[in-house]
Amino acid sequence: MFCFQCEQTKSRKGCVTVGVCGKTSQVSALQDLLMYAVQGLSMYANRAIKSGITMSKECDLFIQQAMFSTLTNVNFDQDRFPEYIKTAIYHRDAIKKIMEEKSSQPLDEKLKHGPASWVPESYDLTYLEDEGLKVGVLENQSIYGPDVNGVRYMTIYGIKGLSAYACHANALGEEDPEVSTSLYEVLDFLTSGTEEERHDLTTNLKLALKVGEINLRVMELLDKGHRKQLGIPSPSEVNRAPVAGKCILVSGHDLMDLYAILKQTEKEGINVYTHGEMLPAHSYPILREFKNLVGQFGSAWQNQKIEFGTFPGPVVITTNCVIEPLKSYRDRLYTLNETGIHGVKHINLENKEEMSQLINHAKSLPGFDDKTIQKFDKNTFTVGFGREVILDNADKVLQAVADGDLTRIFVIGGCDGSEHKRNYFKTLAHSLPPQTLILTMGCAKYRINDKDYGTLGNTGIPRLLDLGQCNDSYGAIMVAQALASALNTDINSLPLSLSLSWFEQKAVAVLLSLLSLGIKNIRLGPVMPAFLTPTVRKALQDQYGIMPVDIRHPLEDMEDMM
Ligand code: FSO
Ligand code: SF4
Repeated sequence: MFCFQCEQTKSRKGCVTVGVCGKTSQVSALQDLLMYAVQGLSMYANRAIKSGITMSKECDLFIQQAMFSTLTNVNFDQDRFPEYIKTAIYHRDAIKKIMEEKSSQPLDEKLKHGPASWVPESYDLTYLEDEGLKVGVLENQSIYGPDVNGVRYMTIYGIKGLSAYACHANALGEEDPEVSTSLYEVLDFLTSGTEEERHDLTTNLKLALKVGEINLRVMELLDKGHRKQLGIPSPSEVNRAPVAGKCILVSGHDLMDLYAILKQTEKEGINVYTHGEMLPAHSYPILREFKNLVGQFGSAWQNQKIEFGTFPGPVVITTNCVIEPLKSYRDRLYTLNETGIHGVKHINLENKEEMSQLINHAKSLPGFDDKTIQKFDKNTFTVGFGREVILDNADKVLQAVADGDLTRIFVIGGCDGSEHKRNYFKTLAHSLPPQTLILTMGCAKYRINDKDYGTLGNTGIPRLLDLGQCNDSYGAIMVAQALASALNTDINSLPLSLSLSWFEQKAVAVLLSLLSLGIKNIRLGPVMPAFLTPTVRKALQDQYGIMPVDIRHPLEDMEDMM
């Protein structure tokens, strides 16, 4: 295996025998093969669309789900991949048939080779694993060389991230066929662009930025979907101490899954808690109406082994991040959607029997008792500073700028992770002077939301504003654009600094979106992506001013940004 798609990759180079995340070499090969099959499907889909054939919604959604299943910390279950691969081949061949029926022209020569023509001999795991080993990162590197290959993989990882966001948007009832059309186009280009184009660094960098542009549209859909289904987020105090009673813990990003669980459990006397990226659920009015949504249990994804182990009820993982569970809670864990762990129950909430199984499991477990709940701190989290709240207070923010009470806005957000070096972001946030505002989003918030930062001057606005999930990064962009227009300037001229904590491919998609908007001087950490070679990093630094955080010297970085 060779995988370098996430920040925690081994020795900052690549995971080669087993993933730091726990991904086996078998799953890694199966995911590479799925990617290859999806490329073959995209080659046909792109040509079919260009010849006036409309893709089915099923195919559009499938490709996004397939890509999502290959993200870091999503699906570790080898048995799920043959089905994904089979479905990719099914859709590819269905499109091929329609194209052949519609036109008497012979098929494009490029469709006769590579992923467009690959026919699996069987769906046996050993065979698929062997095939997957032929189409991984290193095989591509021998064709394109490390610089171009790295940028091609940045494009692929961006597509994986945007596919995950598109799946979240779909769960909220939002989709745009244009997104799928662009996705097929980019994936097709990676395989069948001209030889010269495919080997050209500049062309590949442009393609990566195109992924960023598509992702902006996806994030807009997500933003719309959340608001349409669940209302406008507003500030809310969230209990961190549990209450006595039977319970279910819900983690991941899909708020509609949480809604379904709340609805089915509200009359069953079961309390529901959020974990990780579910925390912003408490800011949505429709979810807050449920009396059985009682609080947040635990923190960011990397602490799940400790936190899930002590939770006295079932734990439901809606989406990333999930990691191989400990024995202590393995039989209490449920996965949904694209997430999967080999041997762990995978259920569909729309299936009444499976939902009842979950509810009965919660009833059969002890839940919290009066004695245990005494041990918890009575602290709260404050969430829900969505873009609307900030923009409604824009006049106060602008006044604070005019009065000198606000000298700089910092965006410190993104992903969290287990490495100690991520405390860089904590030190940075904790050290910022009172005349600063901090916008955060994503699970990175847990590094910095342990402190009361007070309010900004006499505006009454808290200095730390939690905009929500990483899915809500769009809100931060909206806020920056609105402030720039109110001050009659552009985003790069605002007193704004971005210090982003990245971990997996959703963060790659968001970063590409920011670059596609021309946003400059982003600091990225805790370390730079292993897939970007020094040459490419230099090109990005020259063009966009993108730079690594100085992991050992957060205070120097702060001075520099101030
Ligand atoms: Fe975090 Fe995980 Fe939301 Fe990521 S839970 S790390 S960027 O998958 O998705 O912020
Ligand atoms: Fe390694 Fe990250 Fe790939 Fe897992 S996802 S195998 S940790 S690079």
